[in-house]
Amino acid sequence: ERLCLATHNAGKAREVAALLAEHGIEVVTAGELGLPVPEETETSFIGNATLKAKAAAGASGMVSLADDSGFSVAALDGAPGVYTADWAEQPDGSRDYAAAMAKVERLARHSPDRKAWFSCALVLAWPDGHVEAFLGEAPGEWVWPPRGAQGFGYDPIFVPAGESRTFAEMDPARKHAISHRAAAFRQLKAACLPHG
Ligand code: ITT
Repeated sequence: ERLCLATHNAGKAREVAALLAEHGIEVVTAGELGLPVPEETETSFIGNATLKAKAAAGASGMVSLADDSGFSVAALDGAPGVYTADWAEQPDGSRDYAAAMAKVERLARHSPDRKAWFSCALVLAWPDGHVEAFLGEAPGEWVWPPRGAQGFGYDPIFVPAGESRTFAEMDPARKHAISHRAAAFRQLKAACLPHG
C-alpha cells in the first residue's frame, strides 16, 4: 500500500511516516512528487487539511493524507492557531521558529495563564472525491526559555499535561505516544485501517 502524504514540511512527514510505517503503509510526499503547494485559505485545521488532501489526491491520483496542525495559547485567545506557520514566515519565504516562539513569549508573558495546546487535523482524500477527517489535541503549557533539540517547530516551548519535559526534550517515541498527531492518528486508524 502506498499513500501520498500531502505535506512539504519535513518534520511532519517524518512523524506521519513513522505512524503509518507501523501499519506497513509506505508514503511518498507531495514534495517528492513535485506537486504544487496549495494556498491555505481556510480558517480551520480541518478546512485546510481537506484542501491540501483533495489537491494532492487530484494531482497524484493516489489516496492522499494531509496534516494541518498548529499551536494555540489560551492567553492569546487561541493564536497563533491556523496561523502557526505564518508566524515563522520570513520575508524571503524561509521560516524562523526561534523568532516565532519569541513572539509567543513577548505577547503572552504578562498573563499568568500558561495554558497552551497543539491541534492536528488529519484528512484522507480519495481520487473519487471521498474524504474522511480526524482531529487530535495535546493539552499542556507553554514555557520559556525554549528547551530541547528534538522534534520540530514549536516543540521547545511546549510541555504536555502531566509531563515535565518539552516535546523537544522527549525522544520521538514518547512524543508519538502522546502528541496531537498521535491522537488524530488513533482515530484515523480505528476508522480506516484494517484491524488485526
Ligand atoms: P504543510 O502545509 O506542507 O503540511 P506546514 O508547515 O505549512 O506544512 P501547517 O500549515 O499545518 O503546515 O503549519 C503547521 C505549523 O505548526 C508549523 O509551523 C509547524 O512547525 C507547527 N507544528 C505542527 N505540529 C507541530 C508539532 O508536532 N510540534 C511542533 N510544531 C508543530
